[in-house]
Amino acid sequence: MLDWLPPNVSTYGGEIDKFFYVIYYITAVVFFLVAGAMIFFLIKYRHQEGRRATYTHGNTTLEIVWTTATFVAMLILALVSKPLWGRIKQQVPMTQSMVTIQVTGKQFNWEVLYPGPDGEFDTAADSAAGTLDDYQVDNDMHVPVNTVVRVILKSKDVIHSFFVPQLRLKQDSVPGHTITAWFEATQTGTYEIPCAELCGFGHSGMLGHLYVDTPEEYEAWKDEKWPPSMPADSSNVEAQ
Ligand SMILES: [Cu+2]
Repeated sequence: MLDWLPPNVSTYGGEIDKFFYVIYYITAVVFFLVAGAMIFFLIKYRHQEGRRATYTHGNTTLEIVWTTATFVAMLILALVSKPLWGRIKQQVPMTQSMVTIQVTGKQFNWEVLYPGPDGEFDTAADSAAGTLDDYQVDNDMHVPVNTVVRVILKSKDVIHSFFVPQLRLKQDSVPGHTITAWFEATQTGTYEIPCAELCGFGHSGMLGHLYVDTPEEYEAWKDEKWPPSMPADSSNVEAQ
């Protein structure tokens, strides 16, 4: 097996790679058949003195065979990959320790929003002062390792695409839509989050970083960056 894909650090990445290689080898075989036939005919029917060109109007049997073979190959690939596709794109695993992060594409940054200590977006930590306990930062995404991460994808302007090659995750963010993606990283490290959809003149510089932390590192980062959590009744006390 070829070994030029970036290392996989995602729970479902191995299965995606398997499909990738199946499709890769099918296309490779077809490529060599087509290129080989082309070279063969180029040589066989090269210019020769005294030989006249003949005309052909096609071969119906041959056309039916290669159309049917392509159709069957596509159908089998679609049916075989459907359960995996459904698991990745339609069923977010629900776990107690799940982390939810909202990522909004905008020209030309990833706006990363964490719900803060209460786990809810757009909620006030201190309703009297009207402050939110959400934490927002551009291009830096911290997640704990071996934890399901739900990414709520939005866009402020045009279509962007959230891409982490090592996670085998690529999902468009579309203005007016809220799309949920998910992943579970199996190795700590820093991974790039390029935008994979041409979104304007700054597209090539649109780059975030995903930091997959140990649970301890993740908690330490939260303690350092997130706004402090308020006791539930503190807003009432301060309002009086
Ligand atoms: Cu872009």
